[in-house]
Amino acid sequence: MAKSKASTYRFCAGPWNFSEGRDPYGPETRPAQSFDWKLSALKELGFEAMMFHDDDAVPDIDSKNPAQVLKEAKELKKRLDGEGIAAEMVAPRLWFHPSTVDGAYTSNDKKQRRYAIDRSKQAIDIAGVLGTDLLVLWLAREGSYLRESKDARRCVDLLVEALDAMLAHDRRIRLAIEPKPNEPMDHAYLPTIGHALAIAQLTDAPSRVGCLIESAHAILAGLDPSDEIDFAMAFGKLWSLHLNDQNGLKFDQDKPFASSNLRVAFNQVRALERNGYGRNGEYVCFDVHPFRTTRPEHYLKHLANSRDTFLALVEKARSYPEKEAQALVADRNYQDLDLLVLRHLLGM
Ligand code: GLO
Ligand code: MG
Repeated sequence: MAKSKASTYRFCAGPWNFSEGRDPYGPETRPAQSFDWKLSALKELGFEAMMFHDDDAVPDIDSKNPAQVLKEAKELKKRLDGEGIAAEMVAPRLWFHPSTVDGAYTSNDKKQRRYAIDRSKQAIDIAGVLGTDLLVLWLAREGSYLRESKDARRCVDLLVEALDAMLAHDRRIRLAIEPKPNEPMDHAYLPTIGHALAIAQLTDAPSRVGCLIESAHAILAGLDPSDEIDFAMAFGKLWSLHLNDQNGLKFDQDKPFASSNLRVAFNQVRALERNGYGRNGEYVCFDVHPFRTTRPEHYLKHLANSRDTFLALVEKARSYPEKEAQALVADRNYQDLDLLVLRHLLGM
């Protein structure tokens, strides 16, 4: 029975998750793969959906006119339908273009802010064509390196203005804010799920503004991702998920799920289970990258391994000795509760 329940989770990844190993200190270590290759890789893995940046869906998006963009999005939709892969979400990539050097929605330059909003509206149109009502906002450059360079109070208003413009552009769209406390910025304006859900309340349509939790981002904020999951799900606002792992407070590592901390991963799975994540069609996405050392013939391992570990932890969550644990909780014997968890994870 546990097995058939476990199979109710549906998995997803993005084309950027087949990365080539480049880091700030060295070049690619694997050949770039084509979009078609990535699509069939997802199928081979048994994943059911793909997530898209707007320019993953329509490459070189800024050089194309709106009609061309929609035409290419329609062609993509046909290919996805042909493969039986859904588009989970679309995310405007607002951190590459020269117009977003000083931030996108919170740029000090009005013209650049307009670019960011227009591009987001176009991403919403692409989402419509691809058959998803989810726009993900990783607010990469909304923050500052230098506190005095921006008015953080005004930036809250600018963010609300941008969210409102997106919500008004299409009454069906839902916005999932993906908080990350730092990198590339020194500090981001919406660093945690609490911030994301709070700003939702300032918009014209709070019920259409929710969030996406990435394990590594919560860890970078010094938080436990499982508490973030419980918090978001108490509001019914966890609309997507980027599971991965992170070893402490350093650059965003995007390691395979559970790679660094099995217990933290176990608790994320328990939180998803107790809240019924996936029941409304949400996907489990892995925002993971191959290690730089990964050979081309092992290109899919980081995704396959993350999925397999996730499913193993689902079994662990379901076979957790709840009664025994509750008795220890009632006795305030957290000392032995700790051991119970460790022994359970060790299979003892
Ligand atoms: C980077 C983010 C990034 C987003 C993606 C979707 O730290 O995790 O990978 O998830 O761009 O918006
Ligand atoms: Mg992510």
